[in-house]
Amino acid sequence: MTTQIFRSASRAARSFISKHNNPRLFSSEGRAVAAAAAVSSKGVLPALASFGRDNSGNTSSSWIAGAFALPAAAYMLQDQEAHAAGMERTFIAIKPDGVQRGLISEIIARFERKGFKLVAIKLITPTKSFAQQHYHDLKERPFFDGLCDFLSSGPVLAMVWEGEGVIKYGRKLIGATDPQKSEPGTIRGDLAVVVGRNIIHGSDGPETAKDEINLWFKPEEVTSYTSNQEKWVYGNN
Ligand code: IDP
Ligand code: MG
Repeated sequence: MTTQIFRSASRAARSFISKHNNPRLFSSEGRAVAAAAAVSSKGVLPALASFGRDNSGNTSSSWIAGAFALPAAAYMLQDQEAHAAGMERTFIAIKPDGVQRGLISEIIARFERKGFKLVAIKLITPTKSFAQQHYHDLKERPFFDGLCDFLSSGPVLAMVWEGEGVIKYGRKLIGATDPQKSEPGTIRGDLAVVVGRNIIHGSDGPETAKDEINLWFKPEEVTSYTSNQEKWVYGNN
């Protein structure tokens, strides 16, 4: 019975979080929002709030008393949903050289094995003007034209990855812009040799991540789901 309550509580909370998946939930108040929503007797989760009560609203002896079940449910939420506090999304693209060299699975595996979650993916060949928009901050650089020609020369695997600290750590997984300076163990360090063919792009900060995700993906192309791994990837002791 207790397990059933915990499972239902957790399911209800996850459903609440994915239905209300907006940046505010990914703020530092995320944990409080999730826990508060689940334990409020008049809140957005009436099914969950009614645990331990019969139809008249009184505590039912057939249920584990609310005094135990609700704090326990809140604890489960803290355990499983605490990571919502630092959640971020970043835009990652495997450029035409990475696609042509058959490095898609290798690169995706590195993000997956780390514990990050793939929430959007598509293979597209951008037009040159789209490439110019993507690299607009580099338009004064001498290599800008060649870079945009290259990005639009073939299929690019565009992705959105989600996870705690994924914007900054994604850049660490990728390595320095110039593969000659990338550390071994990084994607560019292990798999690329020159800056003009450094196989992968990753957003360099929260603002660019937001802009790039919006440029490459329609909102409905970016999914929200709870991965079964999350309770093992995230947690506080
Ligand atoms: P990043 O990809 O590590 O964020 P940026 O400075 O934003 O690096 O440059 C975007 C892309 O432009 C690089 O990934 C690389 O493909 C290309 N690039 C950067 N610097 C040079 C250069 O000096 N010569 C040729 N291409 C360059
Ligand atoms: Mg950049």
